[in-house]
Amino acid sequence: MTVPNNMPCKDNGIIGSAVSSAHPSLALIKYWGKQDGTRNIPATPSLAVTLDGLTTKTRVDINRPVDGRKEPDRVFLEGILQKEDRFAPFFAGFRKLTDTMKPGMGRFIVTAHSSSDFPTAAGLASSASGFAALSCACAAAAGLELSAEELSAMARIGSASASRSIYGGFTRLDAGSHIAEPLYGENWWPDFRIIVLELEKGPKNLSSRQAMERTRLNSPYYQAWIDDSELLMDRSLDALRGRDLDALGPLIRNSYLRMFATMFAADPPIIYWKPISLAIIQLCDTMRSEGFSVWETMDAGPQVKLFCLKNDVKAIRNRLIGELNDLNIRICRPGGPSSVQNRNET
Ligand code: 2P0
Repeated sequence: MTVPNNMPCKDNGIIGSAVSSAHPSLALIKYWGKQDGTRNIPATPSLAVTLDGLTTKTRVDINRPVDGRKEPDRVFLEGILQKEDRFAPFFAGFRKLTDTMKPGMGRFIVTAHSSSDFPTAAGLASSASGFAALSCACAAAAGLELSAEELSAMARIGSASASRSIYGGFTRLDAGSHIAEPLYGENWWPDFRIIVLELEKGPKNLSSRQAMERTRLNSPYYQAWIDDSELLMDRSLDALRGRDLDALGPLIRNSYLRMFATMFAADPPIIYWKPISLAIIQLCDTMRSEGFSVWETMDAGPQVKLFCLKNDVKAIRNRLIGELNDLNIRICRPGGPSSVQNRNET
């Protein structure tokens, strides 16, 4: 990863700097659709696990404007400057918070450098880990002492799934809610494993935000998806509470397939799947018929992720390698919360 860890020397222009990291939040039960697009409030409840094997690291520098000049905040992902409008609501929320908590801080400019050890914008929840890490780093660089709930609300303005990535382990984000909640910590289900199959590295053509909005506006199945979501969530919470993968798995499958059914029915349709995605879905079905409790899910991209238990990982992995070529396989456990590694406040 290419984010510098050393803190700058203090000088007059620097208000503070911080480096933080966060893991993606992979949904077992999916958020898809917004009740309120301006405030990024979800229309469906989601249940997710934070992944330990994938990490985004972000460094934030907060400076006073040079000679009082008006300059934009800047975010670099893997060294590439990002469009301002994607980050503007997040930074507006951050400024509102600093104005309230540190009224004397005055005007400032944020520069962020972010890097992930996995492909971004490819259906691996990089915006979840990205905005979670950015929230932690911004708060630390500004010297704001925020609770996890406050960080979760801040991250949500950037990306709803990022509100979950603030916490480790298993989390929920309810429909209509502006804060995610931690359910169980990362050590609560020691045998739970997530196999992440990285099938394509390139960014997707249609962002999840655009895809969600198209689905909401013109998929005839959208309302059915929303109506079904609460029951699916309640049943999943029961299965998770019992650490019962055989009960949880079919609900995981219902959630992602119903989410995609709404997308397929949009006009024009949204199809993130690739032939290899379907091949893996079918291989999981075969493995289940042979007695493995292995359950796939997909997000806004062609990647497939599998949930299983520790004792089955080796056999499932061998099977995947044996049947499909060139797979990039990562075995993950439930990961820890987002954290600050380094901070320097003047
Ligand atoms: C989720 N996904 O629950 C769902 C399932 C993808 C499929 O959250 O518009 O980047 O920034 O709130 O969080 C991906 O969408 O969307 C996502 P915004 P986000 O994980």
